[in-house]
Amino acid sequence: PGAGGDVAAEAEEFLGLFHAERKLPGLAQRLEEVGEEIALTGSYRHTREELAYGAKVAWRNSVRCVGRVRWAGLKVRDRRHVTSAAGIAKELAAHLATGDNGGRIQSVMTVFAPDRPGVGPRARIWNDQLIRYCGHRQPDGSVLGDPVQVGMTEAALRLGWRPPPVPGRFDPLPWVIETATEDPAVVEVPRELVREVALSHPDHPWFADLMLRWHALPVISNMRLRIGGVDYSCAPFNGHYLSDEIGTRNMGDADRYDQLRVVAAALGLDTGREDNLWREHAVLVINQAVLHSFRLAGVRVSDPHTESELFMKFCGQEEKAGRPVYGDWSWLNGSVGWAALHAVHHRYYDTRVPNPNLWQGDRAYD
Ligand code: NRG
Repeated sequence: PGAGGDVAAEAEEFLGLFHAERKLPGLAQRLEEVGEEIALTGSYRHTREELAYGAKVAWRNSVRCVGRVRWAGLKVRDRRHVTSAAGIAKELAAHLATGDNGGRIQSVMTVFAPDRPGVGPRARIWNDQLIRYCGHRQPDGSVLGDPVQVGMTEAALRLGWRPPPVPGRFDPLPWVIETATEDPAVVEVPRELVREVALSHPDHPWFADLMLRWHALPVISNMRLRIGGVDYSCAPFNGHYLSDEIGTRNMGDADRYDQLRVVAAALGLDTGREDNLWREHAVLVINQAVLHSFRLAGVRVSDPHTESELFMKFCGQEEKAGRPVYGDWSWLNGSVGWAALHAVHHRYYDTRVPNPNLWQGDRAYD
């Protein structure tokens, strides 16, 4: 979905929206210009302002994101002129530094060259995020690290990457950057740019002994940005974490770090039954640890209460502007913080997915 549409029609719709929402003159002239360019080349070039605005609206339209009240504050780095793997790697490093911002994480998107119409991406990043942990397959079939990254880890190994001499549970994966004119390049992530937070719990000293940690910055790097009929397959972006993402999913899921039973046992709960709700107890404690540890480290993170209130503010803004609130109910509602989430829970969302938007890219490996 979202690909291969009618470029001219999508361009017209987007430029109309851009001029209307920004109250800009000159729409007729711009449409004529773009029409000619599309007739000649099959696509057209966005101005810097169109690109920045389109990227922001793509966020505003992201049906799975609960943090969209911040959409207008997205910092867009226009790097369309950077096309080599080495140049892209340098810009990815700069993106990490800008997004990290000393722990006061800011929302940033770096946009590289658009795809060639009818041909495909000029560049793409194989990793799903710029910072992720390896999944090392062990001889006995188990996984050391993040099981969801086994495929990516093995892809990097096939390209000649050397894993750390002593593999661990939290080894950052290297980047794999592929361009239309170069073989996939494996690039080590500059270690000093990977901010991490060691997890501890305010009431349970033993929690720190579990030696759990997570990276501060979620930078999605495999989604395709589509604006006005133009695809940007290489456009990594980040916001900041919601505690649930780390505490519930990354730490708790059975096919991820699978820590519920470990934490419940440390809490002295009987994990041999279900009627004591040990899983819920454990997941709550891990979420508290995430919020506590990030706060202690001075790293920006959201809790579900604050976030659902802000999301309600976003809904209000959208309705006031005469726009539907697009949303995917199952993604907007987390699993912790239900005492506050009733506002997000007790309403429906427009299930259409308009462009500009961000679409899941194809997996590059295996
Ligand atoms: N759940 C994933 C990240 C998905 C995107 N989340 C964000 N995006 N907060 C994880 O790594 O746990 N963002 O752009 O901030």
